[in-house]
This record gives sequence, C-alpha cells and structure tokens, in this order.
Amino acid sequence: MKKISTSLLAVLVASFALLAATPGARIVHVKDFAFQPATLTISAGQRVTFQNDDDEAHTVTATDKSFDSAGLDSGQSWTHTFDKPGTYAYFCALHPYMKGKIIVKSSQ
Ligand SMILES: [Cu+2]
Repeated sequence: MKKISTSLLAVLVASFALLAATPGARIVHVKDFAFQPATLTISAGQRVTFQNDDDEAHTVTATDKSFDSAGLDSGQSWTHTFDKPGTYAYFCALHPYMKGKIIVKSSQ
C-alpha cells in the first residue's frame, strides 16, 4: 500500500512539474515595445491571446502572413487559435523590430 501511494505521489509531482513548465495562461503581453514572453510554447489547438498593454498601437503579424491581428490599440486584445504544429514567427507591422515566436507542439 505504501508503495502505491509513493508512486501516485511521484505521478502527481511529475504532473505539476509539467504544468509549471507550460505557461498556464496563454497570454502574450505587448508592453514596452516587446512581446512578453517573446517565445511561447503551446499545444496544437490552443488559443493565444495577445494583449496590448502599451500606450502605442501594435499588430501581431505572422512573418509568413498566415495570421494578422491588424492594428491593436492600447488596451485591446486579439486571440488566435494555433491548430497546426510548427514554429510561428511574428512581428509588429508598425515596429518591425518587435519580434516573437509561438512554438506549437502536436497535442497527441
Ligand atoms: Cu508595435
């Protein structure tokens, strides 16, 4: 009996470690002319909300043009669902030096 609860505990700890490794809220903040976090890893099918916390307008535009938020004013947010695994590089069309990346893993 003791062995079983020990392994159950191990599974629980492992699950929590996995959860901790994956950012809980899939939100990218746009602040101080930067995407935060600049690289976000998610599973296929998950949604990411881009929240403009800056005083400037920004966009979330895929480098390959596969998605584009268009202009996001201060305080606005935009949500996109990433269905296919891959690495999606994006930038701000108004400030092209602002760059970010979404890494989409297969959801299994
Ligand atoms: Cu911008």
